[in-house]
Amino acid sequence: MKDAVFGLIDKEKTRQSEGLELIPSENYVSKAVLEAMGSVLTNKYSEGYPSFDGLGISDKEWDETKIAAEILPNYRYYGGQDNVDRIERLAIDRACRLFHAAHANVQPHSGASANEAVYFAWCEPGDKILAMSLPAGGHLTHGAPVTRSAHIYNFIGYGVTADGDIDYADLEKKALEEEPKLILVGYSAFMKIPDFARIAKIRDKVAEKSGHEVLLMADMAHVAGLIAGGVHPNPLDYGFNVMTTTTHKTLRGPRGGLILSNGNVASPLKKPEKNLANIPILIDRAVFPGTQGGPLEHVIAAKAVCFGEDLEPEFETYARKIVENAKALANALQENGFVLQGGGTENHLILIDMQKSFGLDGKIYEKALDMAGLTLNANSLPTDKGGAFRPSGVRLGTPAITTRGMGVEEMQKLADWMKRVADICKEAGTEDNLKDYAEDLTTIKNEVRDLALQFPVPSI
Ligand code: DSN
Repeated sequence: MKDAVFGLIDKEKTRQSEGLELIPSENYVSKAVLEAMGSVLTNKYSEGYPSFDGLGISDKEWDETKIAAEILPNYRYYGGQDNVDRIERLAIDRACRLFHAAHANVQPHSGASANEAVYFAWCEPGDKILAMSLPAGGHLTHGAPVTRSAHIYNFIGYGVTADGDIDYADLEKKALEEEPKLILVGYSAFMKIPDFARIAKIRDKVAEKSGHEVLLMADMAHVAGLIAGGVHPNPLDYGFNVMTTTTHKTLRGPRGGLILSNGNVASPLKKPEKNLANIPILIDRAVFPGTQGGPLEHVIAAKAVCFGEDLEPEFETYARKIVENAKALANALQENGFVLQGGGTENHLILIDMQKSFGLDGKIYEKALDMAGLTLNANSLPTDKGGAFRPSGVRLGTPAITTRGMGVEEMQKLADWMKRVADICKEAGTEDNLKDYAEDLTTIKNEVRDLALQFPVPSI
C-alpha cells in the first residue's frame, strides 16, 4: 500500500494548482529541477570539494564540455566521486558565470547555513556585525536575538526611513562609531534597490578609520533571480566581497543556499591567512568542515540545473516580468485603497499596512485570504507595535504567479479579490467570525481556481 505521505503530496499538488501563491519567497521549479532533486544522487556521500585547480571564470575560458570530461583531482573523504564531482563543478562554474563571481560554494543547505558560514569564516566571537534590524525588514539570521549567531557575535542594527529606504545616515553613523568587522546588506521585507556603491564607500571609510579590513556582505536571497536576470544591480559589481542567497526564491531552484565571493580561489586544505583576499578559501573551510558535514548532492544537481536555466535568455524576460507584475499589482492595490509601505515597490515584493489601509491586522487577513485560495504571509512593519504574532502588515510578491505566465491583466483581478477579502474581514471583525463568511470566501476561492487552472504550474 502506498504510504499516506503520497496522498498528502497529491493534496498539496491540488492546493498549489488551484490556488495562487503570493508569498514572495516561494516559486515553482521546472520539471528538470524536480527530477534532479529526486534522483539517485541522494544516495551519495561526498564530504569535501571537487577540484579547485583553475576554478574561477576570470582566468579560464568557459567550457562545459571540458568540465564534464576532465579528470578532476578532488578533496573528498569518500570514494565514488566521479559523477558528483562533475555535477558540483558544473554548479559552481554556472553560479560564478551567473553572478560574475570568482568563486561559489554551492553546499549550504539553506540561506541560514550560508550566512552562518560567512560569519564563521570572517568573524571571531564578540566581533561586531552591522546589519538591517529585523523590524526594519532584515532577516532573522542578521542578528535577531533569538538566533545562535546573535549569541556569538555582536550585532548592531540599522533602520529604514519613513519612505521605506535604507537609512544611509544611520548606517554610516553606526558604522563609523562601532567600526564593525562586517557590514551586511540584506532583507526579507524591503522594496527598494540598495545603493551598493554608497555602502561600499562607507565600508572604505570604516576600514580607513579603524585600520582593520571590513567584509562587505550582501544577503540577496530575495532578489537573486532579479540580479541573475539583469533587472537589479549586482552587489559583487560594486566591491562587495561576498553575496549569499537561497536558491529557491526568485532564482527558481531547489530549496538551498549559495555563497558567492571574490578573491583568491585555491584548495581549502591549507588554512590561509585571514584577510579579505582569501575570503573564498575561508568560506569553503567554514562550510565544510566548519559548519556542515555531507553536502546534499541531489540538491546541488538541482541547483546546477536551475543555474543552467537562469543563464538562458528567457530568464531575463522572466525577471523583467516579475518586476512589471509587482509594480502593476502595487498600483492596482493602491487604487483599491491599500496603503503600501514605502509607497510601492522597485522589486518583486509588496508590504501592505493593513492597519492604515482598513484597520485590520495581518493575521486575520492572511487567514481569510487562505480561505479564498490566495496565499501570502502576515508580516511586521518597521513601525509595528503588534509584534511578530499580531503584525499589522502582510507581505506578498509576484515570482510564483509570474512563473505561471500571469501578466498585468491578472494583477488587476488579484487586487480586486484582495479588496473583496479585506471588506469581508472588516465585517467579520475577528478570525473566529470568518467561519460565518465561509460561503463568500468560497465564492472567491472558486473564481481564483478558475483563473489559476488557466495558468498551470510547470512542474505539476
Ligand atoms: N523565510 C524567508 C522569507 O520568506 O523571506 C527568508 O529566509
